Amino acid sequence: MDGMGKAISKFLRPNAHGQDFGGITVPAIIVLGSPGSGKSTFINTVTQSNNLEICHDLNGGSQQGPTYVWDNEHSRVYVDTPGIQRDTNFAEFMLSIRDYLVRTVAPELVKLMRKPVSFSTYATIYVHRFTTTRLPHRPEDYRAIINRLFGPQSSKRFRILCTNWERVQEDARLNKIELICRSFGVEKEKVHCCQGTYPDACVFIDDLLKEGRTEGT
Ligand SMILES: Nc1nc2c(ncn2[C@@H]2O[C@H](COP(=O)(O)OP(=O)(O)OP(=O)(O)O)[C@@H](O)[C@H]2O)c(=O)[nH]1
Ligand SMILES: [Mg+2]
Repeated sequence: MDGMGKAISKFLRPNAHGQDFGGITVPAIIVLGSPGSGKSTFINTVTQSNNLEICHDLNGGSQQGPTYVWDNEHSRVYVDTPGIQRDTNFAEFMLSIRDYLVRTVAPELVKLMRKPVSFSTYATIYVHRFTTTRLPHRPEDYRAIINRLFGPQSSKRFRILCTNWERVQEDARLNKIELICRSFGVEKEKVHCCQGTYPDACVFIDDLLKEGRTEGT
């Protein structure tokens, strides 16, 4: 294994207990979705900050590459990603996010914290604008790719966050949620209607990070 290969495997190895490590372990929450779906808005809400620029053009596409926000209060890192388009190669896209976590985010957190940093868990949120009928291509592949790149537990920590749902008539919502569940191969409990508030965002993230944990960990 070359130097970078070793570095990647070191950072990707989950270290939930921090034993024999002398540093801190932090969850990494990757926020995906179509351009303009509300990814940056959600991260600003949950981190109670205005760090990320909000795009008011309906087509979105404000971001060229990934960026991250460190949540100091909860010791979590959120990765905001460029919008996924129909022609995005999802496997390559997620590989670039993984590299970004290892090559950029981890070293910067080490500098900030002045101690070793390792990612304990990976979780993924797919932000879906409820008013659009457009679903990303082959969403059923998403979890398989996440599984391969970030480990089996990470593919369980996967949620769909629906934004703009308040603009869809109440009696049409259930059908839409069922369609989303079928497309992504997830149960209804994994789909959350975004309330746009900090308490709601916190409950959503706590629930997501609990996923896949066994008793006592
Ligand atoms: N009504 C409503 N508008 C929302 C919601 N979430 C985000 N928006 C609006 O949607 C627009 C796009 O939000 P962003 O957070 O910039 O979306 P994004 O996914 O980061 O966009 P890109 O980075 O350009 O891909 C903004 O005008 C937000 O104010 C929501 O839950 N409801
Ligand atoms: Mg954005």
